[in-house]
Amino acid sequence: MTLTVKPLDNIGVEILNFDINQPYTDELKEQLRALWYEHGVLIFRNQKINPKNQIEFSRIFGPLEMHPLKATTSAEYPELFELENGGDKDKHMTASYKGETIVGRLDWHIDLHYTGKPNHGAVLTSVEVAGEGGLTGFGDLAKAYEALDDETKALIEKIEVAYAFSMQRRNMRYVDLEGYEPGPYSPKKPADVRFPNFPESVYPAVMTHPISGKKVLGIVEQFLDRVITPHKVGLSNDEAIDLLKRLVAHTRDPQFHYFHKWEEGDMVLWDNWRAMHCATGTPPGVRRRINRTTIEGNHTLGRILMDE
Ligand SMILES: O=C(O)CCC(=O)C(=O)O
Ligand SMILES: [Fe+2]
Repeated sequence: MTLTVKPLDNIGVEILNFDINQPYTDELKEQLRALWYEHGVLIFRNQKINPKNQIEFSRIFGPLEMHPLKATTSAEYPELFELENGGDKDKHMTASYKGETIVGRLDWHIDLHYTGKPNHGAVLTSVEVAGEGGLTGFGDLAKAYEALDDETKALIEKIEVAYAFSMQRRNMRYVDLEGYEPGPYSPKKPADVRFPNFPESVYPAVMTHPISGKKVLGIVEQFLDRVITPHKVGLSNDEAIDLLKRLVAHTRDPQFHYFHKWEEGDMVLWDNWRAMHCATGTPPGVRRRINRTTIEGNHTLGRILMDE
């Protein structure tokens, strides 16, 4: 099997000549890992996927992780995490955006950002394709870093930013709250979804990818809270807030984004140490199911802020 690649818009590639049911040689595994580091997002189409071969494929990229949100893991395959819209859990994921009711919308984020140790990556496969909506967006934070001017690059090299986990979107400082209203069943505190009260986590504003060594912009809108000790780099609090607003606006520039519109047989792998992602959500009642496996993060990219 010789893999060939077809570039997607702005981040990632589609892999051609791949069959998930072929045996994997060491050479093929090595090639897949190299493509993952090089491109950040890999898309595979027309695959005959089941939980077993998804798990086997995912293990090529490292040991798998069980997600803290146990309620949604599959009973038969503990490595598999089932995402579902159009079922019982909808009401907890429903909110209103500029007058439109949407289920399961997620802002740009990095998975497990709030733990200081984001997972390395994840694989999503389509089980049931949404009749409407349900796209997954990916944004290249390595490309976003590269596109900054030299002055900004030099400034942010010296700063660290804090992320504060929150269940209530309206308490997040840098997401777009215009026209946002939580739903009547939106969770109010971490315990409502059996999460602990995560302490704040802190990241360098410029992260270095542990494997590829690429510089990655460490700014993502979800949970972003503040610059740590801005006066140490000569910034007032107001200047630090303006800087974060400007950087978040930069990450929202479509030139860094690819939105995946799901079809049957699709599989998507991304590097969570480089790409942020988001979900557009679905209109109420629309069914959508995705199976997810998670590749463990064995590097600590951030630190936890406990007693400082
Ligand atoms: O449902 C999606 O499209 C992506 C959900 C997500 O953020 C994730 O699986 O980490
Ligand atoms: Fe996610």
